[in-house]
Amino acid sequence: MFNAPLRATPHGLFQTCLGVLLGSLVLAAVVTAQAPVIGNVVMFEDFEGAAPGALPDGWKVSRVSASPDFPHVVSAPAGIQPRSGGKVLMVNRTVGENLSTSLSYVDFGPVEDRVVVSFWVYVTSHVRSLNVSLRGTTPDEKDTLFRPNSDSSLFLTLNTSRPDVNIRSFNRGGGWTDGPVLTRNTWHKVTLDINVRANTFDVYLNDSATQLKDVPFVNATRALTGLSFGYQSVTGQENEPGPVYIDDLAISY
Ligand SMILES: [Ca+2]
Repeated sequence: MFNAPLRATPHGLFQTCLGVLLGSLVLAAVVTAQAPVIGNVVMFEDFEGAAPGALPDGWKVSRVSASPDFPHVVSAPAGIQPRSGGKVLMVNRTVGENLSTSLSYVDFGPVEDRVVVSFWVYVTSHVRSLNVSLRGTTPDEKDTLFRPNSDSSLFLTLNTSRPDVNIRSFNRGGGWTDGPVLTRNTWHKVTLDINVRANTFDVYLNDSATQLKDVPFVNATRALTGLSFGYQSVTGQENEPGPVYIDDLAISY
């Protein structure tokens, strides 16, 4: 059977170029949907070096409430396999005490351009529990604060709507934007790709893009300088018991 030789007709070239272009676009879409990797990892914390009940070297506690609690390192309880070693950061609250705990934080930077923060999170409850906030320096050189909601540069929380656990970001001016749903009793990787110059950030879950994209900072920020974790119940409610565990925090820029 005779096969006509392949010829580079204009139509064929067009189809070939179109195919390459579409392939590139698909590839680009796949690539951009993955959690970004930038610069150098300037901090990696596996929580293995701290004694139970304490915090890693360089970490501090910001006393933001009358709560006796603050996130600290523990040996992972039975049934929870840490992402690394045998220890994790536990974020939890004593029932009957203040609804918000103090915050455990670490400084980095200052970063004025772009920073990627990733950590692994394990949730055991479906009511608000973990909050994540970043602080920095405002354009008029004042500090934003590690504090839930309106005082931080950006703020995320887990939970709120039963029966799901989801990531929510607090909006500039108030209100919330819902993010992806988490599964309880399993590890998830959360990545924040933060564009400091634009004062926006994207959230990735398990290395996939989510609906939390180009989310504005709560407060105008010139440079980011620190990251905190804390625990917060739904306002006016007692949460069901259920700590959150954090492992393998990485900061790169
Ligand atoms: Ca660990």
